[in-house]
Amino acid sequence: MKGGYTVKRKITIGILAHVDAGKTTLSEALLYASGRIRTLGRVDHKNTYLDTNVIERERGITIFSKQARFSTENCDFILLDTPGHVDFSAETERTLSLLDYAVLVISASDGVQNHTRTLWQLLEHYAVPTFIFVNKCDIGIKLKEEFEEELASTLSSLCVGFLEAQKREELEEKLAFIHEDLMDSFIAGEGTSDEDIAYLISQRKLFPCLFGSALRMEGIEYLLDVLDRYTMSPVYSNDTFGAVVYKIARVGSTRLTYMKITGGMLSARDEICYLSEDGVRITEKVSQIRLYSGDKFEQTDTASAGEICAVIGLSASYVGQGLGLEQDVGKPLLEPVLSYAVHLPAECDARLLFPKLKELEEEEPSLHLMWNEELSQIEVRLMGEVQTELIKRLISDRFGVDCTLGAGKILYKEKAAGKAIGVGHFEPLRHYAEVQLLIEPQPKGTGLIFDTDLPDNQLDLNWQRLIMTHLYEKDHRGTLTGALLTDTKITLVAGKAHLKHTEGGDFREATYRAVRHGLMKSGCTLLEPYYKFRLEVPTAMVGRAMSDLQARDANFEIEGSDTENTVICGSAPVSALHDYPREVISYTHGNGRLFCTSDGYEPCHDADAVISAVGYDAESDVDNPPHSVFCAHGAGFTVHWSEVDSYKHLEVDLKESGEGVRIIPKASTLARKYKISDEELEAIILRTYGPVRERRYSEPKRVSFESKDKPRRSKPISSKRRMVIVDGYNLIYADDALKSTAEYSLEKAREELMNLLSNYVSYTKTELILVFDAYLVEEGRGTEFMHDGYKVVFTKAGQTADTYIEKIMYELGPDYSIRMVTSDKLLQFSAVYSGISRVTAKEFLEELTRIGNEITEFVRKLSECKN
Ligand SMILES: Nc1nc2c(ncn2[C@@H]2O[C@H](COP(=O)(O)OP(=O)(O)OP(=O)(O)O)[C@@H](O)[C@H]2O)c(=O)[nH]1
Ligand SMILES: [Mg+2]
Repeated sequence: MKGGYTVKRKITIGILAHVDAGKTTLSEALLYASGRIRTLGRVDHKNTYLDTNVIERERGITIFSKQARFSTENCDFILLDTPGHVDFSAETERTLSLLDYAVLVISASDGVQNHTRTLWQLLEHYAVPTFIFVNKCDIGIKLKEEFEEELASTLSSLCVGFLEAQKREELEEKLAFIHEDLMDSFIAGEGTSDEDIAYLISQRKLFPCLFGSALRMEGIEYLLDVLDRYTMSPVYSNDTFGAVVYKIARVGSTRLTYMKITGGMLSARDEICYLSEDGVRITEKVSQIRLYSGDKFEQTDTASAGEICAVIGLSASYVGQGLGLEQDVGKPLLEPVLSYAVHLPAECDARLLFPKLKELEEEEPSLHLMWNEELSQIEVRLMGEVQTELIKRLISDRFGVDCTLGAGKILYKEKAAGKAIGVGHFEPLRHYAEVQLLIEPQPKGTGLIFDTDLPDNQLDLNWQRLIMTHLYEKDHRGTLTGALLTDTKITLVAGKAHLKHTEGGDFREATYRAVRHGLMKSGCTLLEPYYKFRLEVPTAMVGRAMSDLQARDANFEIEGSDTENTVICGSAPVSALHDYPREVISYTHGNGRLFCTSDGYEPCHDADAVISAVGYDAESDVDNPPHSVFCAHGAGFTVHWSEVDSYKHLEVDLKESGEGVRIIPKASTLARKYKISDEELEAIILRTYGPVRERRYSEPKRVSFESKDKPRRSKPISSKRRMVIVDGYNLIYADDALKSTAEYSLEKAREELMNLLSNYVSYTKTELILVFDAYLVEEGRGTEFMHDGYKVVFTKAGQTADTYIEKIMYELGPDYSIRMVTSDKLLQFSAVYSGISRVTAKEFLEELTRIGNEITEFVRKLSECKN
């Protein structure tokens, strides 16, 4: 309820499925049934409301995600139709962080496919509450009950059939069987409320499964009914602006930034202040806000939280960007596994075309355009063959250049082969840092994880944070081929600074070297991407299919066969399979189909051949040296990685249980073996201290403003809104009581701090943001929530509290009078920004105590008055 009248719930819902399951047809049906469109288009007639792009209509598939709007009695829905083809799954994944709910479509004729499972995992990862719609029931042969069982066994036991004809009691009985707490009320005959059901769905504790046919308009009204009845409106902060950018597109020369507003309000002519991807601070005015439905749009003056809109006026926004109080969305899970060389016609200069093509990369960030200096050619990353066709077409349509793409090259990865402690020591004259990292391999699909296992009395917390920042900021590479590192855990187990001689950059050098040293010791395993596949061929050709698959190193089995068709399922290296779909179509004369879906990275099937073809030498990789720099008699010298262990200054003892480490100070044994060359030292100093800093997570830079850049001061300071930003862990470790709590439970310490701040906020009426570093918690995705009237932020992986606070300060801008409770590092900002002052943790704790006493006094007086 807002202002006494009922407001409709605003809900963003995504339609997802494997290719051809009927997503676009279902979207069309929902729009028609809700009265949004008057005529029902058909994909096959190339006249749908959503597949509007020329290439989409030609091919009959969805390539770009698109939105449409429709309303039911209680809800305004924004629907996002997504592509189902694996080659475009990055586009699909990008919509997931915006969704309030998803409808996962499963085709009754195909059942649960590999790609359905991949989508299911993505929905789980992004925690999207999900409804399932089994489509094409007009041509499916299975009974609904059989389907219910299949869904329960393949996706989740929490899948429950919501059948149109079933009585309420039957549904409640089914629910009682999967949720014990509902059983009691069911037995007592009390019934289950719609709110209870909606709540379970919103918590992903129940997945309603519906049945119908989008093409025949069967089950569509009922689906609308269920969506209207069992969805809940997300809660947004109304005060502070926040938005997430999920798509960049161009209409003619107009650049559109698609975003979901997640807090406050955006108005046309508002100024948005943000950091570009390269860390440049930009302030731009919103010149127009469009609400799209299909390819039509309405202009609006304001868009409020929950809205999805396209904004004109931003020139450097990027996909995955968090604006205002939102943080950037983490890295996508699905990524291209093939790299292609772009071959241009002789008259076209690749160097001139390259910057133009970057425009396409803005729209599809997974393309990852690269300039290969050695071969003077452009390279592009793609998901598969269908996407290569699209790219060629886009380059031709947009830039008038007809190019061809070379053969797809596999993007390999590496992981640590065993456990080892890597030591990085960096001590040229008047510098000092030593870092030791435990390197451990992790199971498939884990990615890189960073952790600390080091009490802060062994190394100042600020240095520890800096080391973690350096671990996050770098693309770590394996030692076999220099491919990106994955599925490896890196834990900080020892570190040492010098009271006088350590500067931030020293730890960067020591950290990078420690990673390399650890990997040299542990060795690496080469990984390559795999596909899960399903091959459908005419049974007469199954012999040919099987011998092909054997020759392609596939593991497979026959899943079903009749006189006409045979289905073979399995997995195989992408390198062997990526050009096979075309061959299947050709030898089966169009009667066979190969469906592939990503199956992550597995050890490479022909590692030796790949490694020797790459010819990488880790020891002489100057950008990633595994060696260390020690100091003796006033001069630095390089120690070869194989000998660093006998020079290191700290000794780490791995406990058997693996849960911790013990550090024994070690007497240094110095012998002068390798002298560091002047060039190497110069290169290191240059690399460490400038002149160019490109890293996104570097320490805050000193910012100086030309007068025109100065923050706008439209209002006198006294009328500014007051904001306190608190670096949570900094405060916890500055307070004796909180610190001792933190020693046995960090969570408890956070809770205690939050309670203290609740009182402070409600009594002083100050706005407050409490920021906790992500790397100290298990999940690094980053979350934000309101707690007792103020905002609590866990930064995402890779973002320290300092970088987050830096960003927020930029974005809150001059309308706020900001007080920061944080480390010394951000002190410089108070010098350049008016309206920002820094409070030390100690001062703020004193303030909290004082306010606490005032509250007690106030409450005492209040109770005296009452008595
Ligand atoms: N028999 C039958 N055919 C359907 C039904 N729904 C969709 N189709 C057909 O299935 C084909 C694919 O439909 P689309 O709506 O394009 O499927 P999609 O999931 O959007 O496909 P992509 O976007 O390319 O992944 C078309 O030929 C539709 O006419 C249905 O309920 N029954
Ligand atoms: Mg479609």
